[in-house]
Amino acid sequence: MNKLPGVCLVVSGPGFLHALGGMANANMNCWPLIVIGGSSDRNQETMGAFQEFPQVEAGRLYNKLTVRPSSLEVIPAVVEKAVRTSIYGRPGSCYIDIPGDFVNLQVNKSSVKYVECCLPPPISMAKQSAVSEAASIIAHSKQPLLIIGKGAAYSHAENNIRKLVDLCGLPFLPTPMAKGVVPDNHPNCVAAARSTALQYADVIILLGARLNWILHFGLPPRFRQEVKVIQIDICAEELGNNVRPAASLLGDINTVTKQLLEEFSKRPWKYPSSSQWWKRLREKIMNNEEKSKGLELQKSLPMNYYTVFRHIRELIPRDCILVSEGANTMDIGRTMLPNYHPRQRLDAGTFGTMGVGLGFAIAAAMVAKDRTPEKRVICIEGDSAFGFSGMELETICRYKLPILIIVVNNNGIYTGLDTDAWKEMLKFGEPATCIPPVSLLPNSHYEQIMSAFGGKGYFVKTPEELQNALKASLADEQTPSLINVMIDPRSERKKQEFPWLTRSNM
Ligand SMILES: Cc1ncc(C[n+]2csc(CCOP(=O)(O)OP(=O)(O)O)c2C)c(N)n1
Ligand SMILES: [Mg+2]
Repeated sequence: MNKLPGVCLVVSGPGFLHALGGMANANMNCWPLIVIGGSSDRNQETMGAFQEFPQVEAGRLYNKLTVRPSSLEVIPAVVEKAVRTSIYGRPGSCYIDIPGDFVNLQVNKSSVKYVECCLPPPISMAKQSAVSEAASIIAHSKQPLLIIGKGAAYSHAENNIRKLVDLCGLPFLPTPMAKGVVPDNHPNCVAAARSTALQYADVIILLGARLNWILHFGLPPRFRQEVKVIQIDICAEELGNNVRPAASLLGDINTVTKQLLEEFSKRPWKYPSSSQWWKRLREKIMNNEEKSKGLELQKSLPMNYYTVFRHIRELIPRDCILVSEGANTMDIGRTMLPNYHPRQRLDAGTFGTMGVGLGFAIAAAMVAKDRTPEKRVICIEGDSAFGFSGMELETICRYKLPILIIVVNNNGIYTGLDTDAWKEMLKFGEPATCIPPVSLLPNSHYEQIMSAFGGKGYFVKTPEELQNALKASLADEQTPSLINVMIDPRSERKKQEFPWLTRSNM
């Protein structure tokens, strides 16, 4: 499998500044990226050159490597180093700064130092003693839990992780972008009992997942004080972050999983499915699923989030690539829409960045077009999230990418106002001072932006309209479409067990 960075070219000053968000987003998510930025001529530095900005200094905070080649001759060596840095160890973003005057400079070809592209990333393995120790801790666990992170997806560890889950009978939980590494409908998936699984597990095996905010730092009250963490990561510095691990396994996730499998083939062990822990998890799963069912089946109009996602789930292909962003839209969508394949879910990620959705959808559709044209890209956006980069609809139409965008429109961020409440608010004065900043214009016709560029737009309010729009969009494999689904602006997530930690249940 080829691990290559994405490459992005930007203009100087504001172009570079706008790209910083993308660099930070890639870096936080541990994705390999090379950004090449133009910058003002070196002999105009400090003079107030066109779009002059301290780009190299600014790049440092957001990248694994930031570099300006000292001469034309060393550009190949610098590019090789940037590519290598972006894919070796924990992947990340690298920035190469090219001053404007380099563009017209000439050098003798013979003086250029050509460098071959780096070798593929070396595959690291954990120390055998750490593998045995981990296996022994797992075998003595009473309430084990395997957490699969997106590092596992990146390392293409799906086959070995699935074998480990089946061989050892372990309950598992994927982090948002690890959904599908083992399919969400695997009987050992305990995503629907997430809080219980985290809170009561006595041994947690972290496979390429960080104990950051998404996993509540691995700390009480969301975890047991005495939980034993077996941490498996490609990045040595990550080991021991926030919680001191009971065992640290440094290495490539796929390889270390294989090492664990070999260890368990020497000393077979399977966690009994008749255990109290499984009983408790299964009861919780049933309970939570019943609660969602109740909401999914509500018949009242406007629809709530759960009804909308139920119809989407019933009609979209199982192998589609799902892109998602928003607050409630993303959080509820994650629990309602199963993933059956690895690396087919992209969302706001570790950095929680709004505005990434359409760009991700375009990138995914370009890759799908070449490699898996049968896979559709479906991008599910909150109305606010859509607003961050909605104009990318033009790119989607220009490139003729048959992406289906669904805007779950509640007139705002988390919740919004309906037309009556909006009018009431306006009685108090100017919209800029009276309307809460988290409310957006009620009933905005986002689908018209899609039609403006030649794609198909649907404005839907009822389950039947939604079903028809979904069927028509999916049947058309040539044209981009946008379904703007109006939902109840007061619709919310079902009650959480930790209501004081609302944004943390990802
Ligand atoms: C770049 C950026 N700006 C602002 C935010 C803060 N933020 C988090 S979610 C969100 C939008 C949520 O609203 P919407 O997309 O409509 O989803 P909903 O909850 O209404 O379903 C915003 C603005 C962010 N995460 N990223
Ligand atoms: Mg919204």
